Amino acid sequence: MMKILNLGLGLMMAASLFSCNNGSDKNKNSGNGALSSNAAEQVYVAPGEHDDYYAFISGGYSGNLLVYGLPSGRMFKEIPVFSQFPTSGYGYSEETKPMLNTSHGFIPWGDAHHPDISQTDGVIDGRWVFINENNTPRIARIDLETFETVEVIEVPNSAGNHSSSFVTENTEYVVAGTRFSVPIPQQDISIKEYKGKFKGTLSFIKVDEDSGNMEIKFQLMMPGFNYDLSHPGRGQSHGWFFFTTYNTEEANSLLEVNASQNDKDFIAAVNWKKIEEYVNNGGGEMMPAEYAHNLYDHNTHTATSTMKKEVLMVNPTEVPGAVYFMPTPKSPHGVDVSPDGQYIIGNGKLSANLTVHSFPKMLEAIKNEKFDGEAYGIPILDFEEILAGVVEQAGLGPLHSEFDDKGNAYTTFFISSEVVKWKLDTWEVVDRKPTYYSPGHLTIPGGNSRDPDGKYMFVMNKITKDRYLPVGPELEHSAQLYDISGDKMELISDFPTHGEPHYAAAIKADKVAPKSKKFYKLAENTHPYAAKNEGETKVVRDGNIVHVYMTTIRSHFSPDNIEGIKVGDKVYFHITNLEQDFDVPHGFAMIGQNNSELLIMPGQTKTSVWEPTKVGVWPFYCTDFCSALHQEMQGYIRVSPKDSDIELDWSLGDDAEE
Ligand code: K7E
Ligand code: CUA
Repeated sequence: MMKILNLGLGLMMAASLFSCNNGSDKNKNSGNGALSSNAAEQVYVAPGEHDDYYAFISGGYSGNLLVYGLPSGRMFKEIPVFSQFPTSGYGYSEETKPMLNTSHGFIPWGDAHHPDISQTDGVIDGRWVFINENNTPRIARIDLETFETVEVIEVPNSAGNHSSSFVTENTEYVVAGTRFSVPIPQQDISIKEYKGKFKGTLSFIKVDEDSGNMEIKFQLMMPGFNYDLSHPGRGQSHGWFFFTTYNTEEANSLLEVNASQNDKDFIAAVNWKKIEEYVNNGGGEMMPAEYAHNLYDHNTHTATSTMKKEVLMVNPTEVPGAVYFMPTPKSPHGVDVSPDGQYIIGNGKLSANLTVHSFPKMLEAIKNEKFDGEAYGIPILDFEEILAGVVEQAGLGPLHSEFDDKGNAYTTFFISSEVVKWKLDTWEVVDRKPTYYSPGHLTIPGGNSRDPDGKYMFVMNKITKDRYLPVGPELEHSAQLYDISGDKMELISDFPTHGEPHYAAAIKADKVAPKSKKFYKLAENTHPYAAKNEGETKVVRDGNIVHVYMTTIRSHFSPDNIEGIKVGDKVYFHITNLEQDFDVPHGFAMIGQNNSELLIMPGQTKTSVWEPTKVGVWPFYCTDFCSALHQEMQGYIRVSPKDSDIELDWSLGDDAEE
């Protein structure tokens, strides 16, 4: 069994986590340095000019992903991912409801954490962004041609999908890891049986090279620790993946004390190439599991949800040489891998020091069997043997590190509210700057790749307080942008983010902007209820189900007068936007509709349901100001009593009775 070293520091350090250094006068940036005209020039993007970088910032408990520009800090789009979004009808329209389907049913909300951009040869390639949902474990893929969510896969045998969704250097895999260990398979047992009975899984999800489609290749059944964060090996360490753990104590209550007992927890080093080979040769066991796989198709403009029934489970002790534990002080949160793949940094959140492990030393220690016991059959590597160095007294409460292109690392310190720059190889601190306040993640474009870009770094903070004009008790979080091109970091701007921005991924704009889609081609629209011209519009009744095949074009709906609808009907509006031009959406809103509006992009078909409950003549209209005659873009529906014999009738442009 694993060894327990209790230095009794846990309680003290845990308590100080709650008393952050924020809002104090010494940290207050009162508008001199950072607001100098020099800094203003650095972030100024003139009207009509474009930013140099896209930043994809997690929306945290909004469940979404936000697109910002750097250096301006302007927000361009909120991409709905795990949450219903009335702005566009995502998760409300019939086509997108399946995106939010899970084995627990329809879940209208999610808690998004870590976006990561796909890579080729260790360099971010701008094809897709992956992002994890923590609460009901899922991973989504966003297509960077359309900036829309196109796939969501649920992760079974998992709870709190936090150590996700980072990719390997050729996007072979995107990973997930369970933060809360649970009985696997789930069963009705006492919570007190946690120790030994609860397990954590690490999931390796294969990404198809061409389509990007995800499929769970295998899960590793790990001890019942909390798996917090992860990062891939790269370059020399490609083929490995590193996951931090906390609660190696396996406590099931009052974790703030009980999970802070061990002096060291672990970073699990997983040789996924070895396990891949093992499963390709028939290793592992299929076990029953229920999880949803949701895919959106850009031709049918429709998502489908498939319920999967089994998953391949691997017991790590049956694959010798595949998994090792690296002892790491103190309840590490982030684990970050240097651009060359040599160093693995453990951000021990209850520690003042940063621990850096050496990948070559790790391989040596494995070869020479320099072990210090084992945990559940998994060898624990000797701490001293694998240690590359320690960044001494860097700050308080390290959470996450990123890297530049000049051999420096940057670490956020939650408790001391600062970002600290230090040198790889010498481990010396070379600069520190306050950040406002209590930072979580930080981002450097390409920061999780072989090729980081050393111009900008931004820090995403947990506490906003006095940074902006007050807006009542609920504040957006704040982010600060630093110029890191010189020896010292220079704070150049401050911008609010939306939701809670756990991590962001950023990329040079020219890798993404040129292939951004302008509209959907009507000729490629294979939606079964599309009307591709006004001649195809119609209203069809089947019992109490009514299908309205409707079109929009500046500035009318076809049809715009419908009669013969009855109370108790279920009316499906299938609306095709006939426009074939950039940036001409039309909207659709129906009075009393117990749903959301729709925003329909050119060439797209979207459907919403209306169940009229009241007799009368009811209007609908376009919600998006699409032309000078937008206010004229409206229509009426006559709703008759259930037993009425008014015939179904629809028209456009026939005025009144002759
Ligand atoms: Cu540190 Cu979810 Cu990556 Cu938030 S996590 S900070
Ligand atoms: Cu169409 Cu306004």
